[in-house]
Amino acid sequence: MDFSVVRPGAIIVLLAWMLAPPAALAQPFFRRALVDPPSQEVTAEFLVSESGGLEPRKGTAWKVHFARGMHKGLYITGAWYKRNLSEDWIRILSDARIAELFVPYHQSSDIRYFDLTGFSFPMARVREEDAGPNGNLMPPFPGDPYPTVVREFRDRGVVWKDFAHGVRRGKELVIWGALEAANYMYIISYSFHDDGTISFRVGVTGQNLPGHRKESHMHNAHWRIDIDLIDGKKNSAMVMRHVEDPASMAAEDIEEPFNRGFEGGIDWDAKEFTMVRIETDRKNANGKPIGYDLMPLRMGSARHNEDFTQHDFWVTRSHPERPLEYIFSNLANLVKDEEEVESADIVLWATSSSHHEPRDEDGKPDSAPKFWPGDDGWEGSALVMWSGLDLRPRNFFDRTPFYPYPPATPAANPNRNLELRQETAAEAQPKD
Ligand SMILES: [Cu+2]
Repeated sequence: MDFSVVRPGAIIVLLAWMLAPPAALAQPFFRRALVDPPSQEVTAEFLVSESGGLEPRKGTAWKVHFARGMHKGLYITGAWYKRNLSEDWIRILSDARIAELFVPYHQSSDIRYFDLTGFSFPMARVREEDAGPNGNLMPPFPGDPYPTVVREFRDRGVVWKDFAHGVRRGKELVIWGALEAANYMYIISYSFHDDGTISFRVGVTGQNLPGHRKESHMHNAHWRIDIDLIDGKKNSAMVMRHVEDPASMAAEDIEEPFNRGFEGGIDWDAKEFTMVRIETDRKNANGKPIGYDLMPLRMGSARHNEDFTQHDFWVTRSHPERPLEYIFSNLANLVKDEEEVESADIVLWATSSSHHEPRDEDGKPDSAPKFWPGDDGWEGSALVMWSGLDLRPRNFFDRTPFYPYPPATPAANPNRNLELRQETAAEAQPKD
């Protein structure tokens, strides 16, 4: 971010650059800059049997492809889910990533960092202590000298509890890595829950900006999620609004096409509990359309001078072949032609913001050795602050997942919960 920052490690790196033969440096440099390594795959199964009972379904599973890339950080290149281990994979995501990390400072209007696209920051090295007791390090990507991604299999607390069947604790498969943005660190995390939910999170930590240690700023994560739900060419963007007039005793929930059915941006309304809903043309066993809700997690809604910050959620048509398709700051141009976003291949864009008002817990000056005139000898690390969103299934299952229902009676259709599979088996196969 600020290249006047010179840490002891940076001096060593700089000396290595100056002293090493050019050919030895050119290869890793160009490999990193021009070609992103291929994706890796992880899978996880979540068994129903831990709840007890005689539930005929065995459990759920995730299969996830992830990669790291220049100006992309850690990103998802495909995600498939099984509602039941005996069913085929169902495609959920074709690509999901942070498209930009935009960091405007409050007083210094000239400090407006585009930390993802404006710099060529690498992924940070991860070690055993990053992985913790429930995690392990994924192998380094080809060309990388060290591992950069942690996989964890975590307990995620209570998922249901009732008087009849006790309690069920949930699990999640988490894939995370950190973008080393000079003095700052962005922890990029994707979590795939046993119930089909996906959590997208970015955590901001590291050292406050030299020269501006105490200046407030915003860390905006601008997410781009190319959802391909079952048949990705037939997904519709909807909006759910909760409308309640305190003068009356009634309320209603309104579902309507996103932006009248066309590309564009909308705002999150705290009183309306705004959700963006993605619906498919497929129905569950109860005849309800299968979908996902984009559930924002927020401390506030960042609005800055830049036009791409004027809305909280955007939906566009997917055009992966267009070179500027992945650039969040290009959103206003992407929506100009107002293509339809009903029964189409659509992309969700959402912003999650961490408002960083520095505090003494971030660190202290006059602690580390000082290397140049004006060096404040800063030591410490701002405690991580998270922002993000969840994608949560809606009517994907036909009843509570992981609930120990009694087995179906002979009169009931034993294949009730397999209807989706029979409809979509051909299209649910992984394509890459
Ligand atoms: Cu900060």
